[in-house]
Amino acid sequence: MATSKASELKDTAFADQKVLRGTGGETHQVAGGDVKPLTTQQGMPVSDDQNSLKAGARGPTLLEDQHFREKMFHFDHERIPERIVHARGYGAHGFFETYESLSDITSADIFQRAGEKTDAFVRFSTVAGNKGSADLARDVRGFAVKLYTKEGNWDIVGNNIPVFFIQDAMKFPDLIHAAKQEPDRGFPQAQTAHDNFWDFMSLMPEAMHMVMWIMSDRTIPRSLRFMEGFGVHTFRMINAEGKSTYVKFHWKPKLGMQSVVWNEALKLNGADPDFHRRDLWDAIQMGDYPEWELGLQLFDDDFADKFDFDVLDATKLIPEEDVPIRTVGRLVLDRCVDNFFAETEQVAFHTANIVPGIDFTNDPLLQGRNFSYLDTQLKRLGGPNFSHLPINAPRCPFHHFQQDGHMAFTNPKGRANYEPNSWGPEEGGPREDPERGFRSHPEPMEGEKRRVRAELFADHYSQARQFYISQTETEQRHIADALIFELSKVETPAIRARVVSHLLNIDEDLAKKVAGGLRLKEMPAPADAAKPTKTDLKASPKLSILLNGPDSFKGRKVGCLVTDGVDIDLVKGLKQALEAEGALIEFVAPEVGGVEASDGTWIEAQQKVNGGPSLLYDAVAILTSAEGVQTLENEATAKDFVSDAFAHAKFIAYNKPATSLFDRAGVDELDGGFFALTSGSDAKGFVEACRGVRFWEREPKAHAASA
Ligand code: HDD
Repeated sequence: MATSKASELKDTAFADQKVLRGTGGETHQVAGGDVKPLTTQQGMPVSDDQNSLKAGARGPTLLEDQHFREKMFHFDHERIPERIVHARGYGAHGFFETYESLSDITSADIFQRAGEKTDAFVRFSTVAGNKGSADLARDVRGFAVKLYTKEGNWDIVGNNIPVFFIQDAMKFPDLIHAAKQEPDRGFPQAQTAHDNFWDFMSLMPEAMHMVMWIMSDRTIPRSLRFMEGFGVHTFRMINAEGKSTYVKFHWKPKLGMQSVVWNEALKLNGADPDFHRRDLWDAIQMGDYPEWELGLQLFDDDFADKFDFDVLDATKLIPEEDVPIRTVGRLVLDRCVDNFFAETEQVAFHTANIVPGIDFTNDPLLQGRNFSYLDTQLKRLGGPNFSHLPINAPRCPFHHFQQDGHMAFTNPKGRANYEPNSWGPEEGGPREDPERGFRSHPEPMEGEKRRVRAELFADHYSQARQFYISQTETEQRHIADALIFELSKVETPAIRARVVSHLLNIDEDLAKKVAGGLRLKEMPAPADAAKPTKTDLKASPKLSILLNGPDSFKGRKVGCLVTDGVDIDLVKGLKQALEAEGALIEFVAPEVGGVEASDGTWIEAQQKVNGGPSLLYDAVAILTSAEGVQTLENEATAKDFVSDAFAHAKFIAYNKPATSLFDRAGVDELDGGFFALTSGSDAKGFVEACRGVRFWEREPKAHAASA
């Protein structure tokens, strides 16, 4: 029975601005400052946000509770459809700065003056996984850049890989269906290691070049800051005289490239599913602003005609050794978003957002994309006015006659909403600008209306081979391992064999390694090839990550496992050497509160050992004491800290007491990747070695079951 004792019905009068109300109706003083009154969306002040309106303290909730209904209604509608691809992403603001004027090549306003800064927003993403998937999925990374130029928004909607799976947009829905979770079972999430994906790949020879890239460490970057970006397609730059130059866009990370190893990626997805977004957030918050340089590959029609492939084919790249890159500016990310949903989630990129001086080519993938992006935003953002959202709105003046629709909140004033009109210059609204307005390059066209592929698109293996032979031995081993891993998850033996039949057209040795790693009973015949593989293409060292790694350890992080009694000089020496390099140190301890060093100094920890595995770091140090090491020896996660760092070929600094932990962790050979620290000054040598990022010689010994 409902009670209505006066004592149970607490006072719900509107709270004072400096007072908060607890769940029982009690009030709390808020420390310092004015507190804004809580209101409904309509601005009505709210007296009680803890309890719904009831008929008696134990009675039913009343429909009349307008505050509850408004709050719940809004919550129920908080989600919008996630992107069909690139659902998981992370964005940041920054600027693009030109190094020189490119007025001889393009009339694009952004490239007219050296030193010009333009606001930018960048969103990085994974392609296949849902919004809540883990950052270290083996996947292509999206690299979408919005440049708020003075003549409109220019989006370069690229990836961290310079080629694509398919040549014609017609196949995009098939590609994505095959890559995402299988439709009957709803898994696997965020991974290509399943039958549907490899079935499709094995039936699409044009994907083989991209297959080499996605099986390389490009798809498991260590940080979004350490990866390249590419516009992929061939675009045009048009100068004031109307002359067209072909262009390919490249973003080169200032800190060099770096990836993790696959076993590390698998474990990182559990240890920190937000590894990449946390890294970007932390770097920007610390003022260590990520930076890329914009490089252009520029060439004309005559040059394009000399290639053995079509520059309109997005499955091909132009080696930098053939057309060197001209570095024309830098992109700096210096501000995190204020609100993830408003900015990162609602940002809408579109390949067709270009500006005067830039133009498309007839790449059939690009042409299809130019339809898809606008279309998808309509569904995702709920109406045609998403360009009114601050993140999408141009930062230059804009005037047009488009009006109304859902949620239009920048609305023109006045009478004229059509053109031509006779209302005069003041009231008649905007007019075309034949001088500065965008003009398409008047490329001559002729041809029969047909569903065809151009003849020059037919070579599917030569550049796949070129990519493979451009890799270091370590990287080639990783490609073979990745293929074996992925195909081991494929349940249908015929699909495994069909993939190997393509590898035979790329590199026989690779095919043999993969066939051996899968224990195929017999080697399949090479896949039918429309064009034979060219075996005379030269290696392109620029395609390797390891040959284009960092030249310092800047921006990297060392995890230092410490215990009570640690020699403070070693800790200080290591910290100083890392800071001098522009690198970071994080302390990992048995308890997060920290440890007491030999001289009584308190060292605060950033991680407790069971939540701070060595996976989180580029290199590690184990600095302990004769007593302290006993705690570590009996802690499984401390042993994992060592054995994982060892297996992932990391550089390891240590002091003498740590060696008993190494024994317990099964690490019996202290190879050239280990650095004994006996005094603070020893740390310098360790940090210098870390510039090499990993001690790769160790890797084959630590992974006997790999290819
Ligand atoms: Fe796409 C999103 C990059 C081919 C259709 N794409 C999307 C994003 C990136 C790319 C980075 C995420 C943008 C963001 O952060 O919001 N896409 C590429 C690249 C491609 C490519 C580099 C090949 C060179 N895409 C491609 C094709 C089609 C699409 C061929 C369809 C014909 N892409 C879309 C889309 C998405 C998208 C469905 C989903 C969400 C969105 O657009 O805004 O329209």
